[in-house]
Amino acid sequence: MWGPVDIPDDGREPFTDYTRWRLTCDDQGNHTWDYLSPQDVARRPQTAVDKYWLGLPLNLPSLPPAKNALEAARNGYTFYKHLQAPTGHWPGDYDGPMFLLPGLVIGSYVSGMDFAHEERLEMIRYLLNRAHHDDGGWGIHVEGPSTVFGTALNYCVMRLLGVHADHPALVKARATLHKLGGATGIPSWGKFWLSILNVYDWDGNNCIPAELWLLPEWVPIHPHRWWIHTRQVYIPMSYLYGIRFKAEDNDLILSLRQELYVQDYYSIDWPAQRDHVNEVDLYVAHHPFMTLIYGILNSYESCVLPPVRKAALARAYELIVLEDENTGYQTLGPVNKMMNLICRTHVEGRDNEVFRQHLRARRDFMWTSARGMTMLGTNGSQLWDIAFICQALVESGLAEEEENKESLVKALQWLDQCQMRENPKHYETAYRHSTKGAWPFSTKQQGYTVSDCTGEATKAVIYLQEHLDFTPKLVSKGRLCDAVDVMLSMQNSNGGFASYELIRGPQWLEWLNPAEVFSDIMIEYNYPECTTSVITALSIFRQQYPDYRTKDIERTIQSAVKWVHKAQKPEGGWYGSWGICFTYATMFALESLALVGETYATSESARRACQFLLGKQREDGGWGESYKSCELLVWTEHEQTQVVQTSWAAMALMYAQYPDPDPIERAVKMVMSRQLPDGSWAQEAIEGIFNKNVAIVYPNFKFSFTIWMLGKAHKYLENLRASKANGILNGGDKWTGHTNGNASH
Ligand code: LAN
Repeated sequence: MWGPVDIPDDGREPFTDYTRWRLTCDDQGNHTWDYLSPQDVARRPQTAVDKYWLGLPLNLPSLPPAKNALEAARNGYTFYKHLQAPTGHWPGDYDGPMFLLPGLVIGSYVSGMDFAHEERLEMIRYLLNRAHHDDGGWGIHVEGPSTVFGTALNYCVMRLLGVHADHPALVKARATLHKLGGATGIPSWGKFWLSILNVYDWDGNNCIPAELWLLPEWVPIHPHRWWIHTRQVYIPMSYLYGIRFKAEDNDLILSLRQELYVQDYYSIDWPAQRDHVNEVDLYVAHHPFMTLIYGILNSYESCVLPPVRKAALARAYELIVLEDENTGYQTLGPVNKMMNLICRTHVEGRDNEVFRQHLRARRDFMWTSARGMTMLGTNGSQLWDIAFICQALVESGLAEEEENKESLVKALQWLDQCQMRENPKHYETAYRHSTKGAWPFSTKQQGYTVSDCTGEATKAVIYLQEHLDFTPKLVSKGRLCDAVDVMLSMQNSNGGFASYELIRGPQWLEWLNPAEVFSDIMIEYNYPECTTSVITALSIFRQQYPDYRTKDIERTIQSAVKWVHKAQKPEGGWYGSWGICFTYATMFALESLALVGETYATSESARRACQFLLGKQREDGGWGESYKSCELLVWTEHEQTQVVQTSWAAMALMYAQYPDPDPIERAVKMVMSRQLPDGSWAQEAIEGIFNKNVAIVYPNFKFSFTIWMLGKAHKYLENLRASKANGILNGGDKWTGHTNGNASH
């Protein structure tokens, strides 16, 4: 579909004119990158937001050097305010996983959905820049070693986008792929994408039965009980497997069949590849029970009854349509987005509204960065980022400064429009959790309730509306009560909170995890981050509105706190599933414990957590944890300390009201020492994680958490010094001081 392109050997210099890219944010925070015509360029000058994310110089003046933590926080916000979109939120990059761009490109290719020439060029450049320096391959995420999954899929992407097989980057990547044994050993999600592209035989895939949807709902393995991401991906996957969808042969595809393998494509024993996964890719081996089930399913596949398959596929397709319509075609995430797009185009063709809507929403996932264009982990992290910076500004006191007021009001307006006011259009029929009152991770249009996003947004709104005297009260008490209702509806029987829904399936469903590269994906789990965010939000809510569902809130908080105690590791920290790693979750945990009166002085659990963190502070005053902690489940040092993790750790100590100023002062110094003259911080290591094995960037964290920590530390250390001078040991500031009134102990 896309002709050959002539590409330089490396991607250091942009392949397009970077002064022509613009980021457009609509009122709801959906963002798209446009390549303007020369005439439009003059009419619409590049903003700081455009320039920052494109990696172009902002040429901002140096700020007066900060003499203390508050001044450093202020300088940080002076810079960060430039990155606020006119609509009020902070757009940002959200890449990291290396298996998303392949979905975008393969899905578009087989559906006949075009890219602009410039997009194509910059996607190629992105992959050149992300290839491993030593071996030229690609990993499962940007910081991981080369794998068959990353290398085979991104190799195909480069070829589809028009790069010649003899290009030095592809020669190198191919050599690495062959050294790894070729594409036969790609994990199951890779087998799927290659089969869609018709360069891997469908016989090389284990059965993906759509028939599961025909089971009665009470059956424990019914897919509506699975973790929502797994179920939403397996719906279109089972549909496409069921119809054995594949691209039509052409010269490129015939050639790829030879390039990807170390043996002749036509001599490969495909059924023997079903369970063949290269060991560099293998994170979770199939459970013996899964192997047994696959044996049965693969036999069933050879004698499947056509009417049953037909009914199953019709049901899967129906669910695909409901998902598209519920989410404004954004869908839950980038993987099912592209799979749904293939299904819909296959059934409904291209000259229609469905195709146009999918095309429109596809653009929200495509992000132009300094390295080129990539596919994001969601349609952005809008709500998540705005919720943190708003809390940071209020807690640091910067929100009350005249020059920041306008930006805060805009942020509140954004939060206001982002709250979901109704349940989804297709609610029970699509097995959805309620959304009325909730906030999503990205935009209202995407429209999925997330427990901790609702928690953080509730807290941000209360802070903005109730702790500042210049903000309008945009979100009514009734709407905050709706947020509380939805949070309360998400508590699991053992007190914890999961991500999007209640835990719906039994733990043993994990034995049926078919994806060898992700762990704990079959059902929802309780997460320390989600549980503690909800505790924190409910505690702050009830300080403001003590009369609403008082008993329910109290009961919920108490059982959630019990769960948090149980989840604490013997070493003292909490394992983080969405940020890296123990540092991240321990910060959330100590914040929530402080709000129920558990601090260093009063709680053994908080003391253990502080000791754990203190034991990890490094010579330079900072903390540095590698994404490997998430993978290995044990604390693993990063080679360098990180400003983001240092901020998390210092905030954790302050939440716990740790009485000795020294470690906090050292953390402050370290974070200040890394601040650049314009007030910003440079990007360091990757911050986020999912499914234990895939890292993902949160580039806005280096602003929100540094500013938050510095502002908070300034007051905290001042109070600590004053109390020490008065001989009283009371490290609380006005933000932790309010714990006592509502302590549940
Ligand atoms: C996210 C991003 C946000 C994250 C938090 C809000 C931080 C978390 O506390 C709850 C879970 C959630 C919402 C989350 C879940 C999994 C996501 C959607 C992601 C990590 C972003 C990308 C990832 C998604 C699964 C990527 C697609 C890959 C698949 C394996 C389907």
